[in-house]
Amino acid sequence: MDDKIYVNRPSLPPLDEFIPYLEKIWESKWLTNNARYHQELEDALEEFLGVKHISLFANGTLALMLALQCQRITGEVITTPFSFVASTHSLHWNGITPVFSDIDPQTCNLDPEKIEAAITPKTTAILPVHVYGNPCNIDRIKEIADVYGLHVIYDAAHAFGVRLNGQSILNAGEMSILSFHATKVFTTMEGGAVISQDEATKRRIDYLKNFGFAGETRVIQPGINAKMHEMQAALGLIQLKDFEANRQKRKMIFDLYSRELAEIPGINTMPEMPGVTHNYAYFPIFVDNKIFGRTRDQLYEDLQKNGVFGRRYFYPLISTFPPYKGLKSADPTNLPIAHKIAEQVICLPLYASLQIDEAHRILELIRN
Ligand code: T4K
Repeated sequence: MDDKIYVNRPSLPPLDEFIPYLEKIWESKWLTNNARYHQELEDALEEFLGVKHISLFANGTLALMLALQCQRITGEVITTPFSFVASTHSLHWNGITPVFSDIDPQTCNLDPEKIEAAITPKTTAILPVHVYGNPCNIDRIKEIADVYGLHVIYDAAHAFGVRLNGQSILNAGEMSILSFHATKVFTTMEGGAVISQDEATKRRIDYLKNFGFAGETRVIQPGINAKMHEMQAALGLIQLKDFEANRQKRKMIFDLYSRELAEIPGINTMPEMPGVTHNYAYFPIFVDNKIFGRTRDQLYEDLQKNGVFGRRYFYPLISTFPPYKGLKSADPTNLPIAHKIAEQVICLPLYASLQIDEAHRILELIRN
């Protein structure tokens, strides 16, 4: 048996619940291309998430790449170095130059007050990320985008089910993308989605993920195959039923960590943001080694020696990887906060089936 504790684990429904869906797929012989479960999942997610137009995808990376294609974004795009590489790769694949801008130490999201300084005549858009599901400063980003005439596309890969003052944050910007990867709080094994704000945009996204076909004989853009298939969609439909119960289970662990870690000098945590209904997807801690007495990497390795596999999301910064480190905006002097946070962070295990005694064991390892 695998007794390691990982940073996250999918919350899978009992296999029995999946079998009837598989039987229906086999009977119908419709395996993909906008078939029954695909349509049902789009409807169910629109209602559950509080969004008008969702398009399902094979994964979140393709969703990001095609959202940028759909809006014909070119030139330079301002983005954060503190994210998963896919955020910036999606720009690179579109021939767009990423321009890194520093983050806010409170939220780990793009600092809106630094964005204006990064705008040049070539800038066409902003690609912010709701890191750990914490909403970006949506209003301020909109204000800047409106003044400069920029597109805004949110990488909301971590933000499934997050609300701000009762409203879905997925309606911010022109488009938002989600990831339904196995490591996410809502999963279809691999999967993702684009949220569009109007029907015409959704239609265009749907063409693009199906090779650019707009009807049987008409191709409007060099699209790609980015479709979600029926087994993924079926898993999504079953998963959705348990989302709220699983959110509560994660919240219990989140609250326990927050309470107990507040007592440990040198371990800083992120306070819950006011007005936010969180999804409790991640629990980052920030190790201040001068106070804590051990470095972040010592703690990370000590946890691993004891079978606890946290992750340093997001270290190293995207801006330090070979495809990007030569960019002027990747210079560490431009990104001091992001560099500091990346050197301090560890995400602790957090998932619905994590047991309270396992969480206590993790806390004990940090204390000692
Ligand atoms: N934008 C952002 C901000 C993102 O975070 C991501 C993905 C994307 C875009 C792109 O979306 P996708 O194209 O992936 O849909 C993972 C995921 O692969 C990635 O989806 C995710 N972000 C990123 C934050 O984490 P790794 O390399 O850290 O995953 P891995 O395989 O080491 O898994 C982490 C832990 O999860 C394992 O130690 C155990 C557990 N696990 C993992 C898998 C795959 C399971 O229990 N079962 C599993 O099947 O990247």
